[in-house]
Amino acid sequence: MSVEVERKFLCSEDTLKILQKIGDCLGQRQFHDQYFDSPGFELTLRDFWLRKRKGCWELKCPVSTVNRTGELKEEQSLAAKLCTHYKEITNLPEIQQRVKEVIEGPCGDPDTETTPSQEDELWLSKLNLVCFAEFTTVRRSFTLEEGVQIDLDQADFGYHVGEIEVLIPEGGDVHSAQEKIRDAAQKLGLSGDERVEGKMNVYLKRYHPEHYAKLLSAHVL
Ligand code: V4E
Repeated sequence: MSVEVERKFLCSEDTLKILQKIGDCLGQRQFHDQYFDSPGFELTLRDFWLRKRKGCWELKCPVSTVNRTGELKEEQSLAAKLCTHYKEITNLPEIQQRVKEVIEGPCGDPDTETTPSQEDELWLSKLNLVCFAEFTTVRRSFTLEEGVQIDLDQADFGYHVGEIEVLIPEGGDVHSAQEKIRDAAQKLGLSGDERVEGKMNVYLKRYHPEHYAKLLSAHVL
């Protein structure tokens, strides 16, 4: 399991020129994403994001912001404020177990037990999960230095966004990943000090404003 630390940015012509000059191009690919939740949004309102991309399942889970002494961290550096970090689960039985716990609680209904061999449609319908968002992205990827990836995304609903991403193992040093991202942003000449919206923010605001409003009220977006 890994933790994805990332910062989104709006890519200007100038940023693209710098990236093409100092980055190594990893190529371009296209993928279609489908996101799933219950009709009451029990996953996304808790900041869990269940996705199918190119036939593979992925669950992005929030990482606790409680520190080792059990206190909530109140002070955040600018580097931290501009970044998000999520734990990524890609193993289907683990995803099914985690989703079931989030929706039903730890002592959920044994009737909804899932097994790895079940067809997609069966475990989804047993947990009452439906697709609430789907879109296609064309992504150009670059590396700036070992472990720092830059993705330039163009979604089919007309939104362009860049992201600087560092993957660390679970329990790894989030702070140093955020510092690497800050250094990469400086190299790219990014000066903004506000978080930039991701594809999902823009998609939901445009196509599902009620869902979007609920996520805003729950401070998820
Ligand atoms: C975590 C999350 C969502 C799931 C999609 O995450 P994102 O990284 O935006 O998508 P993508 O296509 O870049 O995935 P990758 O290829 O990197 O795995 S949708 C909303 N969130 C939460 C969230 C947030 N609160 N704020 C920001 C700026 N982004 C995402």
